[in-house]
Amino acid sequence: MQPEDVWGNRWHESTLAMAKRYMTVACEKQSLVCLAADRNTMSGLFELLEQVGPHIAALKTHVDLIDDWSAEKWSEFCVAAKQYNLLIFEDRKFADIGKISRSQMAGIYDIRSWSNIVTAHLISGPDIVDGLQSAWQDVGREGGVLLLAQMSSRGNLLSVDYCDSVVAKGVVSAGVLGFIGNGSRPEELAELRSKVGDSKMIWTPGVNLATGDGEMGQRYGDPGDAVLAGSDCIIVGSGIHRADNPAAMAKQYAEASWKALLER
Ligand code: S5P
Repeated sequence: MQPEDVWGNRWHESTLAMAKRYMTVACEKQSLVCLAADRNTMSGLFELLEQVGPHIAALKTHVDLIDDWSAEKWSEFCVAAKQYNLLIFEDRKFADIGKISRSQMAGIYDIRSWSNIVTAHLISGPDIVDGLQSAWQDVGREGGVLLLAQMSSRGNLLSVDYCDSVVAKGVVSAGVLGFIGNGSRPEELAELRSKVGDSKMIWTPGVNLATGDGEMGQRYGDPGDAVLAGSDCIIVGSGIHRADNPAAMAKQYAEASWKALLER
C-alpha cells in the first residue's frame, strides 16, 4: 500500500520531510507504534530493541535515565536501532530559550547527531523550535519537533487556552512535526485534532490495552480509540516493555494501531 493512499490528507498536507519519512516507515512496518524504551541499562535497551524492533515505527528514548550510559555504547545502540528501519525520538522535553536549547542538543549526549525527533514545551516561546532546528543543521542533519500540546498525567497544567496557543503557533511553524496529545482521553484528542487540522501529526502517550490508571498519576486509554480520534502514532511504554513477552505485545499494539488507521 502506498503511504499517500493510507494517510490521505495527512500525507498531502505535511511539509516536513520527517513527517513523510515517519508515514512511509509506518506503512512499511504496518505499525503506528512508538516504543517508549524506558529501561535504565544499556543491556536492557539492547534486549528490548531486539525483541520489538520489527514491530515498531519509532523508538523513544530518555537518554539521561540510563545508569551505565557511555557515548560508545550509545552509538552502537543507535546503529542497531537504525537497522530496524525506525525513527529515533529523544523525549528530552526541551523548554529553555532558543539558543540554550540549541546548545543542549550538543553537550555530552549530542542529541542532534542521532535523534530524528525531539519533544519541546513551548513555554519559552516559538524560538525554541528554531533553536532545535539550528542544532540539527549544525551537524548537517534534519529532524522534527513535537510540541507538548496536552499531557497524559493527571493534574497537569496544560490548560485548554495554553494548548490552543501551542497549536496556533505550532501549525504555522515549518520545523514542527506535530504535537503530543493525550492518548488517554479520546474526546479531548478528537478536539485537539479538529484544532490542528490535517497538516501536522499528533503522537499520543497514555495508551495501553489495559485502560485505566497507571503509576504515579499516569492514565491510559485504548490504542485503537486514540488512532480513531486522530492520533498518528501511539507511544507505548510499560504496556510493551513490562510484558512477559514484549515481542508478542508489540505485535498486538502494531496490529491494533494499523487496523484503526485503515478504518480511519
Ligand atoms: O504527556 C505525556 C508525554 C509523554 S512524552 N505523558 C507521557 O507519559 N509521556 C511519555 O510517554 C513518558 O515520558 C513515558 O516515556 C511514556 C509513557 O510510558 P508508559 O509506560 O506510561 O506507557
